[in-house]
Amino acid sequence: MGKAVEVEIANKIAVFLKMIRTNNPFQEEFFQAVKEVITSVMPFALENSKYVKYKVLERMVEPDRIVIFRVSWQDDNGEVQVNRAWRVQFNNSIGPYKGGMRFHPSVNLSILKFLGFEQCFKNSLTGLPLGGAKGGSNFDPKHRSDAEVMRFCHALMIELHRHIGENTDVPAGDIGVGGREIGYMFGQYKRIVNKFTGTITGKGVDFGGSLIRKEATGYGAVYFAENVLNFRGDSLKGKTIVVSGSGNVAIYVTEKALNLGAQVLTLSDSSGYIYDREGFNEEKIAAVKEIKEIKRARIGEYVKIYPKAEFHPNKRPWEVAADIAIPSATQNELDEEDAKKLIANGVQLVCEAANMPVTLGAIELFNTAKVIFNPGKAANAGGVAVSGFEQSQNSLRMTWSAEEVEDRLKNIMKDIHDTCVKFGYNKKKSDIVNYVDGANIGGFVKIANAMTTYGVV
Ligand code: NDP
Ligand code: 2IT
Repeated sequence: MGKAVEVEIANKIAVFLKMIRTNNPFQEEFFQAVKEVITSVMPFALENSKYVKYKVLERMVEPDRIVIFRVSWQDDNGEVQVNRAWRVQFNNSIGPYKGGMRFHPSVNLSILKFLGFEQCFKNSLTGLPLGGAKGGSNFDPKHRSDAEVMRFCHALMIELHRHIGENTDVPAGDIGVGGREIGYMFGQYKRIVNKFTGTITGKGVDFGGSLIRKEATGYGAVYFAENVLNFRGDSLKGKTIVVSGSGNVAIYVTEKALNLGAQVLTLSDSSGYIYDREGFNEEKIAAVKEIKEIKRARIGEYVKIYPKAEFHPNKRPWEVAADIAIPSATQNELDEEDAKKLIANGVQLVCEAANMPVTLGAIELFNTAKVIFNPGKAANAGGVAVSGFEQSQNSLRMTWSAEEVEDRLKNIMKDIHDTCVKFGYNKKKSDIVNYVDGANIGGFVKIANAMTTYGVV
């Protein structure tokens, strides 16, 4: 690429990002997600006049629609509580809207727009017919009783039900939304519409849920990392890994890593991290599940059971030396300072199991240090892929075995890896694959082609 072309592309990116800033004030997370995608996709899009003529990029950053609503409910003391909820239906060009619901006090429109935007590319990468959406509420399920969570979920669904449907929009879980919340939401949905359909995924396996859905995001991320290492003639066997989080994703990352011969040394939550230098074995993972999933307690409880392990309050695990880092908690949880520590300690691979856990500055440091970096939209797509399988099983009125679902999951993660290599491996530019470019361009193509085929919509 000549210098003049490079300058032209840089100018186009700058103008585009200025437009994003102006049109979306105070939406930092959304801006960050768009900046990452546009930097990869702009050079590719400019080479294809139909994408330019039809203003595909300009249309893709504008959600199809956003629903915002009040959720009023009564707590256990009879006091009225008021929360805000959203559903961001981003793009349904290649299939019905699909994406999780997040319940966390930090939830706002910027966060849900970044998640919905990334979901479009992730869902496209799976190869399944899934559009992109995200939703959630600033409701905090922590310290709430089951009855309070139930009343909140039921109240939320009174409004949400009119915007979703098995061929329209299919929500699932995310931070703060697990089996309990999905059960309450699906139960209320079914009651209101008087139909039993696959409109929500992540359901219990007794009532239409898919085997392996709970495990899928974590398992898929580890399969992705294994593909990345295999591509370089290496494998997970014998590697040490630092993991953050101790929720749905982190737990099953740890389980599959152990299964493939690697050793996870850390887990965390918003109160700090635990460091077990012997690694988490099956018994220890069961203890973490008991603490976080059953007791809904803090991760520090772990050192009461395993006193040789350390608890580091209010700290993040990136100061612990390891071959691989798999951030699995939340956005922007690994910044430049953390990246410097990981690089100094010889990290080889950073694989995002959470959505956008690594800041743009930290990604740049990893690129400069030739540390391989895998973006969440590729590495964590296993969760939504198995949600897609749940939709298929619901439509077929069939149940696939755990082996069948896991085989399909493994194949999809391999295909996503190959797509990243196809669009992100330029041997003239670098001897390592640029997984960010690969995932962004690989996800873009199908959606862009569909949008140009539909005309101006
Ligand atoms: P969970 O609610 O099960 O667990 C979230 C974990 O992250 C908890 O350990 C939580 O700690 C921690 N965490 C959440 N917010 C913060 C914060 N602001 N600061 C520090 N720690 C925090 O969620 P999941 O495991 O489902 O989701 C984790 C990540 O994976 C998210 O980025 C999500 O978007 C992404 N993801 C999830 C998928 C899924 O299928 N569930 C699919 C693809 C991606 P604490 O308990 O203290 O709050
Ligand atoms: O970020 C994600 O991909 C999810 N939270 C899962 C979405 C889904 O529909 O299963």
